[in-house]
Amino acid sequence: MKIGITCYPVYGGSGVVATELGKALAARGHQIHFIAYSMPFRLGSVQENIFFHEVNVNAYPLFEYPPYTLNLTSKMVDVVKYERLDLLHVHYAIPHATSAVLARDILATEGLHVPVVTTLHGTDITIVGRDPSFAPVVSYSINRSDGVTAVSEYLRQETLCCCGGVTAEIEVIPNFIDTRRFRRTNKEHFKQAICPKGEKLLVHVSNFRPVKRAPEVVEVFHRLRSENLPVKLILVGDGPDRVPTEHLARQRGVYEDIRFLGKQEPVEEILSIADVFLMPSGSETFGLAALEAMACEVPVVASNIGGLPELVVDGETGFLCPLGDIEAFTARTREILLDEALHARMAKAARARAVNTFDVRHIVPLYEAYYERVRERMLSHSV
Ligand code: GMT
Repeated sequence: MKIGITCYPVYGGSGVVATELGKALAARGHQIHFIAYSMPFRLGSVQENIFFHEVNVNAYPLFEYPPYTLNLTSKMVDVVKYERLDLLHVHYAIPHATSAVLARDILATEGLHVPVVTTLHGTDITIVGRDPSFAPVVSYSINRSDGVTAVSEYLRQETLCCCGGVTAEIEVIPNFIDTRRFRRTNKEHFKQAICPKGEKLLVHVSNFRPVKRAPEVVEVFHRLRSENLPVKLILVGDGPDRVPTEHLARQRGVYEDIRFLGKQEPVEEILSIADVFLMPSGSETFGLAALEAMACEVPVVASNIGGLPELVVDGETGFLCPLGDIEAFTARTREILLDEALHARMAKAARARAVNTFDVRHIVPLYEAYYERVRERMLSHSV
């Protein structure tokens, strides 16, 4: 199939999922055309079967707010027409689904029928979808898509219950990772450098937006250190809460035992030396970073919210704690760190869950089958 993929290329998990999906589809023989304002950062080196079409935004003086959505629409029309695409798959409702629906309708006037699949990821529903200044466009774009998927059952339900006016059928296709890439490898020299006295290591990876509640990771760490537990902490990523989190670490007197590494690739090397992964997020429709940790045999201690219970099996692959309950996070982390048998059991179960349920080889065929269904439905309607 020839598939156009649009996503936010620079920030966030939705762009990562879209890019990895495109790469996996290309490896399975499809031709993939990324249509975005810049090259998706996870795309890596040049690959056969993968093309990139940059959307340029016109700086016409009258446009105080250049209409990116329309530039994207025109680019979609062009790429579908000249590359003869079979389907457009857009990630994140706004504005990608809106542009794709409009492009499809323009193309239909020329007798070209290309279905639109929209994948909902998170804040496109939980924040943007609820904002009255976007809500009607979000629900219209979802309802007018030919196929809609959500990355968790939680997100499907949220869309249907709280995104006013959405009546579309939504298919749940969970996120995935390549467990051949995300696996625990021997990084003893690195562990030795970070934990020279054999300390245990906690890891948190996020974009440090307030929703990730990164300061709570420091609070948990501070409590464990106050009990004289030999433990260190690595924080990976960057964003608005990084400075407040560093400040808190200094205030609590634990800064010396923490490494703030900033943005890092490849994260699997850091996860390979971790003992526990902390995710105290206030909202998470899936929690891709937790899945990456699980694939690297790291038990996850996470908030019991959103889509996280669909990923982390409480008591088996880690623990789920009430949102904001620092005591519970501390107690559960301590439990895993102090009980070697429990740690080993959870590490093994976490890896098994990642491999058996969320590996790219299981999930990408679900998208392929879904594309076929959507295309057949459209073809049967257009004859
Ligand atoms: O909502 C965001 O934080 C951004 C969004 C994205 O588009 O990057 O992240 C969401 O999508 C990820 C990939 O599907 C999920 O793993 C994240 O859980 C989800 N984030 C939230 O729901 C906060």
